[in-house]
Amino acid sequence: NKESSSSRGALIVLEGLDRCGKTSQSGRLYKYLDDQGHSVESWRFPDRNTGVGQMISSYLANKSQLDDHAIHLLFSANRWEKRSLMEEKLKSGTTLIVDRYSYSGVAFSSAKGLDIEWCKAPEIGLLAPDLVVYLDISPEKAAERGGYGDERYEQLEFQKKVAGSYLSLRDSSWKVIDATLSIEDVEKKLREVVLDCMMTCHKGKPMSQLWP
Ligand code: 2DT
Repeated sequence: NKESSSSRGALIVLEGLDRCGKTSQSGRLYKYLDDQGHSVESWRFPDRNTGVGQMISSYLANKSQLDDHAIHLLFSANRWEKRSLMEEKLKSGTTLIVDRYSYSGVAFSSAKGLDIEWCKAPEIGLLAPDLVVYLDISPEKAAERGGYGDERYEQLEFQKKVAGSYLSLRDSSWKVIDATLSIEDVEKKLREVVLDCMMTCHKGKPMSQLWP
């Protein structure tokens, strides 16, 4: 049928500690792909524009308190409320560059001490990324970059725990890029893995769901 014969977009996820350069790299990647004429959008989680996103935003700004399990489920709900749109975009051929996804959800909540399997459960059935890129930087180096804001989680001790959680989530399919390289070198490596992934999706790699 028409849907399976036309090519789909790729779901590309960028993960990493705060200050690893994720947000600037996703912006640069977006611009590059867009300039090349690809159909591409730049997304991020949490998406603070939805009702759930506003609750998350207020929690992160320390303007509200929530039980660790409750906020975990809100982060997950925030992805669920975008799931159908995400699927629609991918099927219609748009590549999505997503700044944080379920891995942030699991890494940050399990860093607080929540059980990792419990953390993964609400993510089951969300779309699985075609590519996860981890921008690798030590918590100490990230902290040296400065610019931690006043949001919850933006502290060295906590980031160390998050780094540990990411390490246990990582699998061999992740592309790990040294985030301490120059902006241009990181960008170059990122483009390579992303273009390669877009090609496999274009050639008909099926979409799948978490957790594969
Ligand atoms: P930004 O600084 O990237 O806006 O992220 N977080 C994020 C979670 O705890 N769970 C999640 O599911 C997601 C997507 C990471 C805001 C903070 O929210 C954390 C940093």
